[in-house]
Amino acid sequence: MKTAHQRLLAWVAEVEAMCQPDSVEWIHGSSIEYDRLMQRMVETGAATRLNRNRRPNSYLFRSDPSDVARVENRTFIACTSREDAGPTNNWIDPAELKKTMTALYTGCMKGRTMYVIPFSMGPIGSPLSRIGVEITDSPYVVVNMQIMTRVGERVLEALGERGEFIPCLHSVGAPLADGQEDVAWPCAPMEQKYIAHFPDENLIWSYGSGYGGNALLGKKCLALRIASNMARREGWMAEHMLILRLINPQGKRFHLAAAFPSACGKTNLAMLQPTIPGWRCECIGDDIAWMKIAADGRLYAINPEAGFFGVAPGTSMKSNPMAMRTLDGNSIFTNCALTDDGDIWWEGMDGPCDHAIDWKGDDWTPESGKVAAHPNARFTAPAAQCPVICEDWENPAGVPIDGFIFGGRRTQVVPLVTEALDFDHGVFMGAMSASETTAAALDVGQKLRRDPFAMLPFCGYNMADYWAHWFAMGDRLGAKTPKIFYVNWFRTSRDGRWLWPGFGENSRVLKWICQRIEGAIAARQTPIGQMPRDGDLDLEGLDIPAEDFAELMEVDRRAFNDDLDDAEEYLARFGDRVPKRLRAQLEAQRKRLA
Ligand code: GTP
Ligand code: SPV
Ligand code: MN
Repeated sequence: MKTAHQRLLAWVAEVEAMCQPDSVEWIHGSSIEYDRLMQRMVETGAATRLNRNRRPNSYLFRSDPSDVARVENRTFIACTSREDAGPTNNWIDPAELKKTMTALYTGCMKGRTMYVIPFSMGPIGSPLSRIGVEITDSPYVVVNMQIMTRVGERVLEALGERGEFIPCLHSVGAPLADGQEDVAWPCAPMEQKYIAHFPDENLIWSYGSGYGGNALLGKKCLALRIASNMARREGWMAEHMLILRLINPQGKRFHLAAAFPSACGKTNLAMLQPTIPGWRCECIGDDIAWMKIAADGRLYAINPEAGFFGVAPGTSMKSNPMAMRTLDGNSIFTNCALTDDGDIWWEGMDGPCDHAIDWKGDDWTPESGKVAAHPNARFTAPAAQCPVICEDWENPAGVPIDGFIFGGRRTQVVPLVTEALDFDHGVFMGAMSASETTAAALDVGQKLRRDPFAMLPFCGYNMADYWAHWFAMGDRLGAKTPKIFYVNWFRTSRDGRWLWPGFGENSRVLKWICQRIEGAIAARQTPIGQMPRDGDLDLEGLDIPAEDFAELMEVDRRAFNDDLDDAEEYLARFGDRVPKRLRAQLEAQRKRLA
């Protein structure tokens, strides 16, 4: 491989000596190489090639049934002091964790090929981008990284001989003895899985899982957990946010960044098709935003990723047509069902399915009494294939952010849309966000949990310090802070129906948000923030009963007051690290609700 980067070469040699693979392959990033890897996986039975006439150059993978999502209980922040990781992260002493993991890594790639993937998070050469190098023994990870990030020789070129890179080591943790036959999806048992971050030295070590954020280390590990640490040190922001551009009928552009927890609607909102006349939406990113204050004093965002790793179930031509069209070809599907004509299917896709092979590889019919696709089945697709990808999605300077949106999955209490009274109140809203949990993480159960800024599983340091960082960024932005909003698409009626149609109809809420950003309309003061006045939310052509709408917008003071008691208990977990300004917001909210 053509690199003269001595530190990189030394690290690769060191990992090779420890993991003892049969061979080492550097990833160049060509389509020939991609096809060759896929072909090999089809031959070993790890992948199924889909029907070329229906979905060209696309493949289906089935994971081990135990390895289907992120594992939060096996995710660790190994910084020197436990307090710096904070009460919401699992902490282990870095020296101790390295000892444990070195024992696991020793000989762990026997019988396998070790791949070296140089990758860039963000457009190559952007001042906001960062370079990583992932070493992995999973060819599935390689092909996914080829879609999700920019990989290969052009990255090594940008890295030069001395450039900074973030080492990311990954192994599925399943060495092969001489002559031992491989399985379709190798991985290690749960208690041997470690998704480890060493923020003091910008290092990632992952062992035992081959799935999603556990294994595609550019995504949650680098672009959020490590990057959040770098961002705090260097004065920028790494957030679990989609980025979109909304264009109003007059041609005016608005850039919004929205943070919802995993499986709570980011990909859907990022590719939204407005149902209101004259409005257009373009996608810049669907999961992660890196943001920095530019010379004009405004906050600019880039999407560090190059692809979408999206939730498959529920995606249809009706709910998210732009995602469906993105998946027309050149895509990877994991844990979806395989139809009789060699295509994929999942629950909620357009049209029924009479017979398929389910995500476990078993025969399936609607009468089977189980799902055909795993609830966290995912697609991997190139962002460039999205029909509404924004022409500026790879602009190295990013796009200027006009508004932040927070939200989550709340069947009760939280109204459709609220605007923060000011930036500090917005930080309070973000910090107090809560959401019902989803299938995106394996081990969190089903419950309502606080998920500040949708960063609970992704903030790589003490959450209280992260709140302080938000206040500090607000101070630096001064009059140029984006406006902040809170939305909830998921409120249900007393008899369990969605009160809001969601998806494309969410454009109505975004329209109000843009009008507020422009200062075009006034709002109604409520104890929890500003809300649309009667008639201001565009409901033209929407058939929504007045009682339903009233319920959707209802602010139950009692429920919000109870929530403050819970919030106070929650904040107590962080002791005196909680910014005084956050506590002041809590007191102010109490007074407004009294
Ligand atoms: P991650 O990739 O895990 O970060 O998820 P995400 O935040 O991108 O969520 P995504 O857009 O994939 O949506 C997850 C689930 O929520 C899907 O099943 C969607 O169909 C559903 N969903 C998304 N938007 C809406 C909405 O406006 N209303 C309703 N009722 N469901 C929605
Ligand atoms: C999430 O869980 O927020 C995801 C999927 O986007 S994963 O890449 O597995 O983290
Ligand atoms: Mn996500």
